[in-house]
Amino acid sequence: MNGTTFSGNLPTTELTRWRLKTEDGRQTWHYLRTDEEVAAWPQSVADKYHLGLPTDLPALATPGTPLDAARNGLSFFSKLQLSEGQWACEYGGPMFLLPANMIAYFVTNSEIPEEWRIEIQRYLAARANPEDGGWGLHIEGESTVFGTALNYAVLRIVGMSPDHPVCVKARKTLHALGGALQSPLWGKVMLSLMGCYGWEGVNPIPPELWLLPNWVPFHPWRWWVHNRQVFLAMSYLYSLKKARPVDDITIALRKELYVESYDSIDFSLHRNTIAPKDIYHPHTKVLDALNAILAVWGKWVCPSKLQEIARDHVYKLIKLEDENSDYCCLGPVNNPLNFVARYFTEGESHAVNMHRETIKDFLWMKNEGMLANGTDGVQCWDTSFLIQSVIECGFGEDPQYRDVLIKALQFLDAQQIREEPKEKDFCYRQQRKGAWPFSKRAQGYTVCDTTAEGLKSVLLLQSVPGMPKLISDERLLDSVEVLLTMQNANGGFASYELIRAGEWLESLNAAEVFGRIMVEYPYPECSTATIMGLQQFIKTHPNHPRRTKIENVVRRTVQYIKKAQEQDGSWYGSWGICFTYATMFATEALKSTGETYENSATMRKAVEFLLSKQRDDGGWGESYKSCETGVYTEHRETQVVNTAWAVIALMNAGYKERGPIEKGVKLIMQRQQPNGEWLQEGIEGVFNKSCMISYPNYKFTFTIKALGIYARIFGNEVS
Ligand code: LAN
Repeated sequence: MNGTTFSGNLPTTELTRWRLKTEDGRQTWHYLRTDEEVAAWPQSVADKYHLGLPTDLPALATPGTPLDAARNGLSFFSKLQLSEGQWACEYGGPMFLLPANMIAYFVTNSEIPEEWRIEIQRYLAARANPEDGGWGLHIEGESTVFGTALNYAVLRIVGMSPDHPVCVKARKTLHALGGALQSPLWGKVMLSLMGCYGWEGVNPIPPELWLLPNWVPFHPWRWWVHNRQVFLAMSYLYSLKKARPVDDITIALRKELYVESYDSIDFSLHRNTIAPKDIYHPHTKVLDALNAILAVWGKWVCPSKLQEIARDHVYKLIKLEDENSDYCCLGPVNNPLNFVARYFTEGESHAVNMHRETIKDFLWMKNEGMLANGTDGVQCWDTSFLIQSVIECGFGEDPQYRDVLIKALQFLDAQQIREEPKEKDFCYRQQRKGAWPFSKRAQGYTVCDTTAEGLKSVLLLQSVPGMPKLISDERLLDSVEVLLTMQNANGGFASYELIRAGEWLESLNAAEVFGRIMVEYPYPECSTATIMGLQQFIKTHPNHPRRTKIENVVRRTVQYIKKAQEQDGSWYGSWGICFTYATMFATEALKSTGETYENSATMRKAVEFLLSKQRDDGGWGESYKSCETGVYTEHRETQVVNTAWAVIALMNAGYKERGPIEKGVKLIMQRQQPNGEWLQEGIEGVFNKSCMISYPNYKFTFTIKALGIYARIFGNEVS
């Protein structure tokens, strides 16, 4: 193939032929095969940067002040803005997403382009754990059966020989872990779809649950939306029990993935066989008992007519999820599962083709090869943060940033969700008209903090003199109304929806590898963002009739946040690593209602906590282990992103001692490169306690924000 060369013992494509395209927020990577195409579509700085190619951006004048450093950072980061006004980045980390997507391509007989095959092999080879050649739940995790069995299968699907050293090493580790029989539930399902595991060895995922009346306290409509949508598609597939027809490759995989001979395995005995290394959330006795009952129910009791009715009902919900998200779906697991569900039911169809396309929205190309992102991009989220950072620096009116900001505003204008989902109540959706999604409008899901950060950013920008007013008050109010529907009884805000059931449902958590996946929880991060958005609205619309309501909401939220403080003065972060992340948010919420180091014990405790974790070099560095264990754990190295969060938190708290804050700011400045960029350090984000995910743009947005706030509070100088 054009441009293919060899690097080490694996082929590689020519990185200079890759381009990131953006169309109405949809981001996809393209490989240009001919020289004419290459000439007609030059590689942008952003393309080069994301591919790890030299950007040749010049060294800038050495910054003497924090704001000089912020300007240098912006000079670099603004070159990464895409033509539609947003920022993109690798959003990898989880190691089960490429398998979910590639197995779907495989099962649906979709052609996997040659350039993907090459680059996926490279990525998985680069990301195999150096000691044992396996893969874990996420890129920094130890090898597990889930990670190793599935990624091994991907390598074989995309054409790697079983004799290749990468496969040999991974297989050895997989076998040492007990082989694919030890896979957790999601692994068992994916392997079953491929024809490499027996459906009878999968714990029950009954679609009949969807027929229960809505008042039933464990009805799936009450589950956290990610778990619910994955369960939806899985329950349909489980009920069909279909698999890809067996052929040479699956016969080979049946041999390679197992320690035992495949034909000798009685899968029905292995529903609960899971490698200890894989388990984060062990089964409860209740779950085991329920599984035993449901297994009998599914096999002997449930009338086939009822199964059919349940399947039809679930299929209707699957179709609505597809249509309400333009076939992107909520995320990178339910999209491929819906894809397979539709393929098994309809064969080749419009829907199947649409899924074949939208899988591309999740794929990302980088110097190490091709991976799957955690979402179809970070468009709205990171764009909002960039806007806020520029404003914090006081650069809103600076002509130098005008174009960048106008384009960012245009992006948020285009990506605001403008209508409710089709059959909203039937498919149990939260109100969304006026919301900003995490990624792009088509995906169509509100998250309270993505909406709030979008709202706040638009309000800030549209208040800058001379900035166009693209988003009307009516549309801003729509987003306020969405947020107002999302406060929970305890005052906190969750992620996508209201909390619909209690934590006790976690006793039915069957995913084994994740914690806190069954229901929504209130989060200090999401709660803070929400009230900051709402308060910004009141600042710009002081006489609005919603004022009293908003003030009440804010008061109750702050009470919740205070209650959520840990003994040591920190807050546990569920979406960023970890205590430094949430403490930055929580202190911002408290500050917004007038609490300071001087007048609030809560703030003083927060400051004590932060200061106790500052390192000798002036920075902070938190390991992802904090998220897993709930105990602050030091990273090997000081992290520029944790440092920015901690410094912002101290300034939120109104801590007046310049010393420690200045030391943090100086570390941020020292780590900046001559061209204005910061280099990638440890992974920044997390979900479900156990799975890490990268937020590479945080090293720009939060550092710049920290520099800006510092200059405003302490003056634009460091000693
Ligand atoms: C995200 C990414 C963004 C994140 C924030 C907005 C930062 C957060 O404050 C609220 C929750 C949210 C929207 C979030 C939820 C879970 C996601 C979608 C992810 C961490 C990105 C990937 C993850 C998703 C669940 C991955 C697929 C895995 C499953 C268990 C289905």
